[in-house]
Amino acid sequence: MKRILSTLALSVLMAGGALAEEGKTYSVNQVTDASANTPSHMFRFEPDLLEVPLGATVKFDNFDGNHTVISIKKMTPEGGPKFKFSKMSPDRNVTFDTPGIYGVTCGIHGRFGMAMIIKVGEDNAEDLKSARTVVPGGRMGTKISQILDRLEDK
Ligand SMILES: [Cu+2]
Repeated sequence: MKRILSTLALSVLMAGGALAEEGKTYSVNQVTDASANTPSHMFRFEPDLLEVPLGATVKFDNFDGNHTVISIKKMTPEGGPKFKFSKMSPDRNVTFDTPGIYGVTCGIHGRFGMAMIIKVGEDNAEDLKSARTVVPGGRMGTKISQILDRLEDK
């Protein structure tokens, strides 16, 4: 009986945890790292892959260096937020109410491969497939393809 009760208590706790996840805020920093040995490592988002639940808010900290944050238009799910910030923008938060795979870059260092992926919600196998078809060219695209590979391997 004790065991049943503790199992019950645990599942109540877990349900509570899942609810608390909604509306949570996640941070992404934009980094300039002079000690890096590749351009895409020198200018980067940290993390470069962020998986968040539906309804989460992502805050772009931009603590370090001169960066912008731009949603990649063709890698924005239909109905999803489009955004563009600089370090000077007072509000650098984005709430993701539409599931899917979002591509984000820096307007200054995108050509060096500064890009990241935000995965919103669960069960994105189809989204991952369609994201593959709209990967941009150049170093930005190389970086994004690498992140999509990691996501697929999960
Ligand atoms: Cu940048």
